[in-house]
Amino acid sequence: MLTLHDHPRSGNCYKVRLFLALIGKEYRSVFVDVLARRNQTEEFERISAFQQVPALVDDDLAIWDSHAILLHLAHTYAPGWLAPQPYLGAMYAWISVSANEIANSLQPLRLTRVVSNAEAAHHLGVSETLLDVPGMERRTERVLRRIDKRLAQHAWLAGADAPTVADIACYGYLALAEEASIDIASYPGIAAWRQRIRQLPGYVPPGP
Ligand SMILES: N[C@@H](CCC(=O)N[C@@H](CS)C(=O)NCC(=O)O)C(=O)O
Repeated sequence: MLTLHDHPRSGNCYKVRLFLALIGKEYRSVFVDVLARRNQTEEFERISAFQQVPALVDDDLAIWDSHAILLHLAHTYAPGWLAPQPYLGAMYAWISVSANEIANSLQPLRLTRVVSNAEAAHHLGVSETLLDVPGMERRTERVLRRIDKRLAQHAWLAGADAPTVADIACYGYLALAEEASIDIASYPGIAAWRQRIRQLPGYVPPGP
């Protein structure tokens, strides 16, 4: 039995919920109220080293981090979602874009738009006066331009002719771009790719 430690507004948790739906795996969801800081317990730390959601318990195995979870699920239950050679390296590179470039631009920008500045500063580990929203906007624009360029040339991020876990990783926050006040029509490659993802059998939208 799979148990997902989850929060309905989290884009990182959404990646996992979406992938579980696409591969048709049933799971039990446990709500962890990270906004109310209910994650800061020793019990949860035994499952998730940084006390963050998402965290997945698969029988005796606890896995944390959305990207590690996607890769675990694909390796264990849905190997068709891993890119074949010669696209495997590109798949890992685009997962890294999700964990680094998107996680340091669009993800915090969206956070500043959906919670108070005080709350966003707490979760980003900075003081409220150092919350650099214009910097986040500039970084987001740069990152989205790069992703858009890739998707103008390839239907799927890894470059293979089918989606991979890299698409699901990057989609988690790109699906929520409007919540960061991004007009996705300015990025036609991303807009068309989002439509392709929405048409995949089993697709579920973000949100509760
Ligand atoms: N690298 C992690 C980041 C997870 C993450 O940032 N989780 C946030 C919610 S989206 C969280 O649990 N924040 C609460 C906290 O850090 O105390 C992943 O990709 O899953």
